[in-house]
Amino acid sequence: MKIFTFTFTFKFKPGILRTTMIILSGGTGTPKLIDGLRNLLPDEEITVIVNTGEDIWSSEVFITPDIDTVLYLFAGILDKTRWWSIIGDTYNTYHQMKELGLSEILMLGDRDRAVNLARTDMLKKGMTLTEATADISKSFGIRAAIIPMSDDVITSMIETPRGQMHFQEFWVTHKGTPDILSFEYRGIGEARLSPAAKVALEKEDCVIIGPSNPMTSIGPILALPEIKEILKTKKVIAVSPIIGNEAVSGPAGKLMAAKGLDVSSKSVAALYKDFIDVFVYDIRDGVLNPEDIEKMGIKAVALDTMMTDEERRTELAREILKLFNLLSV
Ligand code: FO1
Repeated sequence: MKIFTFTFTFKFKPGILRTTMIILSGGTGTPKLIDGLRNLLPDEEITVIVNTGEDIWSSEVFITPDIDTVLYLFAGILDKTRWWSIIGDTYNTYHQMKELGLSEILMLGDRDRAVNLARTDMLKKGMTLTEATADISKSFGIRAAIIPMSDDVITSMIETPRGQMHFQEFWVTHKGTPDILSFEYRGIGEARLSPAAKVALEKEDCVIIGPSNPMTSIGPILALPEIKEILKTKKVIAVSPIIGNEAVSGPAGKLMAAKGLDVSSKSVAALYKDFIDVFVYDIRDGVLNPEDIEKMGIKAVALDTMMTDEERRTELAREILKLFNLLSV
C-alpha cells in the first residue's frame, strides 16, 4: 500500500481540485482524454510524456507521429476526425513525391511536413528530441509540457511471415493485416528515460496512463529503465483501451495476442499491476470481473471510456480527476 503525503492545496474550478497532471500518451486514445482534460485544467498544469517508438525516417524527414498529435492538439490544429495530422492540410508535396517514385510510408501533409522538416533540421544541428519538441511547442505558443519519453532512438519492429517491418509499415502500408509472430522495441536496451521526463515524474504526484495501445504506445514508455520504480511512488490511474475482448481502435488486440495475452482489460491491468492504484474500465465491458482487478490490489472503476465527442471526453477526464481526489485521502 502506498502512503501518500500529497495534498491538494487550492481549487481551480468548482469541484475540481488543482494539480499538475502527468499523462503517458501515444496513438490516438490518450490524446482524446487530454482533449477532455484541457477543459478542466489550464494547459500549463498538464505534462505529457509521449511514446517515440513509432517514429520513422521517411524521405530524409524524421517523423514523430505521437508527439505531433499531442503538439497539434495543444496548438488547436489537430484533425480530430483522424486524431493525427493537421486539420485542412494539403498534400501537394506528398503527391508530387509519389509521382517522382519516392516511397512515402506516411501520407504527410504539407504543413505537417514543414514541422517535421524543422524538427529534422534541429536534430541534425545536434539538438535532442526533447529540445526540438520544446522549440516547436514554443513556436506554436503551447503552454503544456510535451516531453518525448526518450532522446534515444527506440523503434517498434514487427516480425511477420513477410519479414520484419517497422510498425508504420505494418499499420499503414499493410493496413495491419500481416500475422504478427513477435515484436520488439529495437534500441530499448541502450535507451534512457529522457532527463526532462524523469524530472517531471519526480516532481509531480499524479500520473494518468491513457487508453492507448499497451503494446506499442504505452509499452515502450514502460520498458524504459527506472520508470516503473518511479511510478510505484506516485498515484497512478490507468484507463483500459480494451472493451470486452476488443481494442477500441488500432492493433492493440493483435499485438497482445502475439504476446500470448488474452485480449481483455484484465490482461491490461495485469501488465500495469505493480505500479497503478486505480484501473478504469468501460461500463460496457461485459467480460471483466472487477473482483479480478481488486484481487491484484487495484481499485477497479467502471466509467464511460468511449470518448466519441468533446462532452464525453471531458466527462471521463472529470471522473478521473475526482478519483485522484479520493486517492489523496
Ligand atoms: N496513419 C495512417 O493510417 N495512414 C497515414 O497515411 C498516416 C499518416 C500520418 C502522417 C503523420 C502522422 O503524424 C501520423 C500519420 N498516421 C497515418 C498515423 C500513424 O500511423 C499512427 O496512427 C500513429 O503512429 C499512432 O499509432
